[in-house]
Amino acid sequence: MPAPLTATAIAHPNIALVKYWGKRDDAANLPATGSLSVTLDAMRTRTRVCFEPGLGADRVRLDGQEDAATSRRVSACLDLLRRRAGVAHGAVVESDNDFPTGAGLASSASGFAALVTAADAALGLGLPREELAQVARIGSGSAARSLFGGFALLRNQADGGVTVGPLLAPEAWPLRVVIAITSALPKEVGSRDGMAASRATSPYYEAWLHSHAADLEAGVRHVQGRDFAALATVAEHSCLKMHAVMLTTQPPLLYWLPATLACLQALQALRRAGTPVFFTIDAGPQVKAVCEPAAVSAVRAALAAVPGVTRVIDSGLGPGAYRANG
Ligand code: 2P0
Repeated sequence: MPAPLTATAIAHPNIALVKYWGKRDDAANLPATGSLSVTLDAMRTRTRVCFEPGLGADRVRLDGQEDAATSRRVSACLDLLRRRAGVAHGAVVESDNDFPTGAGLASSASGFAALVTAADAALGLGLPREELAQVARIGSGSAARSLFGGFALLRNQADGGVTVGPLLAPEAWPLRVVIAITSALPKEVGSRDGMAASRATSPYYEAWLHSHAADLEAGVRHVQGRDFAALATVAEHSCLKMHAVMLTTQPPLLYWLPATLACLQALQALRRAGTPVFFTIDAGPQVKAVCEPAAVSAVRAALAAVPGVTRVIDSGLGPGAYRANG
């Protein structure tokens, strides 16, 4: 029986606690550093892929819109899977996010994880998650981590490649992530261009790379040991070092808004008062507060009270990408 040529998948975005910023190989999209993340359950990308005989080129619609740059990245991932399957058909790809796209909420991570999961199923390949992660990574480095639920780890290897896999299941340490939205507008400089500019111009880029491996190993240790306070220190330091590199890039990558800083100060005040919470910020103005479950209502209230915060999303840790009906 021929393999079905249509499938749908769902994937959730992930937030890095030890960050990835910079590449060692642009063409292969290989990261200069590893990273450690949590996959979130409160937001999702849903993607349907249909390989059609006779269709020469892929047709890609993201939230109903076509975009040439996104389409090229999608086709690069699909080409790898088509080659594996011995199929030449173009694909119709329809993807939608239930959260703002391109605004520092990791829509490319969930997007490419859902894409490769749906395409793998449509082509009947049945590749293991670890292999799908290597394909998703071509589309977006952070997408490799969204193949996995809970805590995921991407590590550079001595042979020049990377390994990506699960570090800890979501139920093993069910932390919460409270996200303060300060703007739903797409960012002006995307991560890919921003990383290239940082490598070329920031005087702190080498220091960032040098100090990263120790952060990653400490992050792994603290997740395995469920040591919240120690993880908080490493995660905030990694985040602020990444933003120091961004700020010292030319032209500067200033992703923060006044409300972003106000959220950090609100979270620092909460922590001084004894609430277990720490912050992280990606390539955008949103603040993600990681906390223990008992702290969620206090963290929510503190962030919602910050002027300029338009919405607060409370998330648990989610599953890796999976096939869905449709
Ligand atoms: C991360 N970010 O570790 C970091 C923190 C944003 C800030 O990975 O060029 O969309 O497609 O590999 O994965 C966002 O960058 O970049 C990202 P590409 P990606 O989550």
